[in-house]
Amino acid sequence: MTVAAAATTVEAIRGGDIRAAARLMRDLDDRRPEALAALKQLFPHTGRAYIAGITGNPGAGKSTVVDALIAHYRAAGERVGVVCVDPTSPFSGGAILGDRIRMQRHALDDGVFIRSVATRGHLGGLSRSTFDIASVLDAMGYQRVLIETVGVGQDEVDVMKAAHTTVVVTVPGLGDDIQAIKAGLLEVADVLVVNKADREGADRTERDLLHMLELRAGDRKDVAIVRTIATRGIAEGSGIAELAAAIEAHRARAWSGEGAERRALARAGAHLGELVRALLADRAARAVSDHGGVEGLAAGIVAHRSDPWTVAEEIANSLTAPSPSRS
Ligand SMILES: Nc1nc2c(ncn2[C@@H]2O[C@H](COP(=O)(O)OP(=O)(O)OP(=O)(O)O)[C@@H](O)[C@H]2O)c(=O)[nH]1
Ligand SMILES: [Mg+2]
Repeated sequence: MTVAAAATTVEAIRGGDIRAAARLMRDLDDRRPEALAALKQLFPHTGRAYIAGITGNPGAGKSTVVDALIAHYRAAGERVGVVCVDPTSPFSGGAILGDRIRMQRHALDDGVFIRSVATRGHLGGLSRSTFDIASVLDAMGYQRVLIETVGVGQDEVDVMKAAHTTVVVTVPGLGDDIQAIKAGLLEVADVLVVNKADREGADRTERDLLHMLELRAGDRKDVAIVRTIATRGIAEGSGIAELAAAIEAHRARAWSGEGAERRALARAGAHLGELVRALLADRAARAVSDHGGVEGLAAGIVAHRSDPWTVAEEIANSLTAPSPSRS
């Protein structure tokens, strides 16, 4: 795609062409270089969406919470984009289908756009494509972007760096095993949700969470804890309005004034780091194959014809930008 073709794509997307947007997202998944040209041109039109990340243990009710939040924002007249990160974990293999079915009632609403990302095996790819897709949704004019991911691995936790507010969903009954909420997850939480509050043990879970927060120093103290019964949607007492209010409170606290600049820098820095790592990983893979492939190189090392440090250095020193003919 030439610059002109990218401009056409950008124009279509900004004009609300859903199919052009879906095509661009697919091309981004396939890492087509021309898709990047379109992203670059979309960039000036981004920066308006408020992105909330929803993470937590498998089965905690993240999709149900997202579904209820969509209903809440739609009722307020806001347009909502959703990115569901396909979990690579063995815990919830069927999640994508579940998410689709759960959120299907919004499928016919043209104020809602739901996109699943599956980036199995891409080095740092999960977090990069989440940023990219969120950017496209932002440029499309969705004021709200919700990212759902299972908080099982570092990769999934990193995805939350794309979010302005991170919501960690927990459930009652973790009891003494509250450690099951990965320490890393609690670390990134701006809002904690005790979902399935219709079940026994919500009091205890809330107490345990409060206790864990108190053990933490500094600004983690003002993390809000909200109880929800997400299966009740936006009905009175579901807690979803309170969750939305907690997200707004965090937004007001964190994204205005001095702190906002620091956060914006951290967020842009995380994104840039991802991009650089991903580009270098691509080039490294190409350089390894140009040097005879990993098996051939390993054979030389096993036979002691060469040492691994020298080989690694030679490959790293040979990294170059791809020639135009190869992209
Ligand atoms: N009792 C009760 N069940 C709930 C509540 N919220 C969600 N569930 C149920 O919990 C199950 C899992 O919900 P999901 O929304 O798919 O959970 P998830 O965290 O997105 O799951 P994965 O994406 O697979 O990790 C479903 O059967 C939901 O109906 C709730 O507030 N109360
Ligand atoms: Mg889910």
